[in-house]
Amino acid sequence: MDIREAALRAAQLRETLNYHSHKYYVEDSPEIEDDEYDALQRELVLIETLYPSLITPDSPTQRVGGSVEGMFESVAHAVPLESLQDAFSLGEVAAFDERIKQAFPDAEYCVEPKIDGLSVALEYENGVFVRGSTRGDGLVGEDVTANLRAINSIPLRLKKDIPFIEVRGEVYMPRKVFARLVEKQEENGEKPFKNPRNAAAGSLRQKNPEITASRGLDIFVFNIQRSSEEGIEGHKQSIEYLKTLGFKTIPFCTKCKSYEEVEKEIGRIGEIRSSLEYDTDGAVIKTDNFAYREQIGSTAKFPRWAIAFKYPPEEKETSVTEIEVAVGRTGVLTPTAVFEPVLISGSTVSRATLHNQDFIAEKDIRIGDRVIIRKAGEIIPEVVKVVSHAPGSAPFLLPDVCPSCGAKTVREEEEAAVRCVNPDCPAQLVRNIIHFCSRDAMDIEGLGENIVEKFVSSGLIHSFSDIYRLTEAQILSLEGFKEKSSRNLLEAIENSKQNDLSKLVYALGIRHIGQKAGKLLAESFGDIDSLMNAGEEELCAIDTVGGIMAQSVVRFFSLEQTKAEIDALKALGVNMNSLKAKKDDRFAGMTFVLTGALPTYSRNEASEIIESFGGKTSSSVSKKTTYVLAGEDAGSKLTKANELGITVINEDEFNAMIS
Ligand code: 0OX
Repeated sequence: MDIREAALRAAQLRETLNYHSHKYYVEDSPEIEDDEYDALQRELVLIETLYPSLITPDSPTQRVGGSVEGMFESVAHAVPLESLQDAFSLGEVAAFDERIKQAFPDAEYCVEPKIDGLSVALEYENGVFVRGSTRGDGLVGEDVTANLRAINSIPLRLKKDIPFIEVRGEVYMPRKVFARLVEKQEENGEKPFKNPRNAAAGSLRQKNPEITASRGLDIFVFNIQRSSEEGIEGHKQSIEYLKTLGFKTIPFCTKCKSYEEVEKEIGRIGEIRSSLEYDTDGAVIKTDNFAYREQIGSTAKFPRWAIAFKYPPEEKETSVTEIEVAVGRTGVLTPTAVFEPVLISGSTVSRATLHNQDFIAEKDIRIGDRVIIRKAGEIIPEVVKVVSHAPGSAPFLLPDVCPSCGAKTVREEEEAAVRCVNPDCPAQLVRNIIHFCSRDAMDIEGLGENIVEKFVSSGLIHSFSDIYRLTEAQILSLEGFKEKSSRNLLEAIENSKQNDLSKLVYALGIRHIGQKAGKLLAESFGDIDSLMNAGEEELCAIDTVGGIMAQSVVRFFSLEQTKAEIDALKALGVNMNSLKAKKDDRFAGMTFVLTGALPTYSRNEASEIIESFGGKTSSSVSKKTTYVLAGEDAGSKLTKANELGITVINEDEFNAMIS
């Protein structure tokens, strides 16, 4: 494959990848499987590795890269990113309508949800994303281009190569992503983000775009700030146009001819907003006609042609009956307020996490208090404030001994969490065993939360390996087990021995090692011994494994207790190998055809190398062939490859790919 062929193939791959990325991230209707997409992406990475001069800034391989040193650069906005005047009642919206109609009796509006995220500006030159910035104070923001590139729904190249366009949109964190992030932060004893908006802002102002990429941010685009193109006359038309350029645009943007329709639309958004996948804090009412907007103008702060109706958050008052303190898998003590059940935003709630000691102290929440509850992001119940303290109450302090084992708790400097550091704490053991048996880990059906608690409290399970030592008689000795259920459990335990190493690595509950990292480590090292012997540097060499993760893995495997437990699991027959062990999977999803005599490799040797990198070989050339590896005297296969436009490589190029 010479550079010309490589350039052609790279362009083809970019176009295909951009098409499917848009289908997946913008339209939410993927047409191909994830692994097919990954294979195409890997092929492009390979070409760009062979010919770095072919890398373009809009290549889908260039989403994440280059950390920011020092401060973010300032960006003066050519067109200010104005904020919106708020209306807290429909009366204020009606007054807004009257003002507009006085000047323009035939004015029409668009009503759309107000996304609760943070505003950004995106600039494109000749269809390529060149700069992205935060709103800042509306006049000057910060250059966060590298981080915005890591948001998959932001196109790096538009569908039309127009000379210039700057658009405005709202970056947000979907509620489910936020809930998962908070759970992880609490598990790790970190201070959790308060709401999806703070989480989105924190994730966008990262020095390391890899972190932004991992945070699952998304965007809705809702405005053309400036453009080289003319002829767009109104808001609704501009949204349709932005869609044709490839942007993910603001949903539910509805044109309304009368104030009655505006009010109906505000009501409709109000009804559906709790079921949306993202937070909204209002509805925006905008004059549709751009010529009218121009004449209506702006105040120093706001456009006069738009207004934001703010929905009141649903809040309820109730009494705290108890503050429960649970000990998590990593020993973190998490307090939960239990209160008289109340109905909010469509469901009854009776518990809310109080996060940590700082949160409790800041709000001074005590047992017996009357408190206001609401749902953060319409999903997670939270205590907003205390209305009145219970008579004779005292400030609530997390216990200085573990509620499970009685060992002294500690609060490390700069950590929000109070922890039990006793490695033999039964509460931690229960949580660890539950995690070990969970579906994504060793997947032992029948060992759910209640059963695990029984096994631990009866002294039958002290460690992971004890699970594999359970006998039928022991299981039957527990209340609730009959012959059939105990046999089923033993079978599930036995089956779990064959799991791939990736499941075991995740199941061990190593701090900072989630499911994805477990898979990565297992596939990279192939077996548990290689992983146990790996040093920090070796671990960090793996793509997406950072210093904190590497340190945690090394620390975990250096513990005598861990070593003994791994030996025991091994002796009990638990699989310690990656079933998919490969050198790496750079050829996954790719098919090679070998033809002619290669200078150094035999056919078999070349096939083995391809397979060891996750690729396949085939004896005939077809449209599905990724590469033809051709040696001397290559015959009809080479001719066919040329006819079909399949990339042909020689042994030197092959060696460069595997080096
Ligand atoms: C939002 C949102 C924010 C355009 C000119 C003035 C305000 N958060 O969803 N801002 C605007 O409009 C800008 N629209 C929105 N939908």
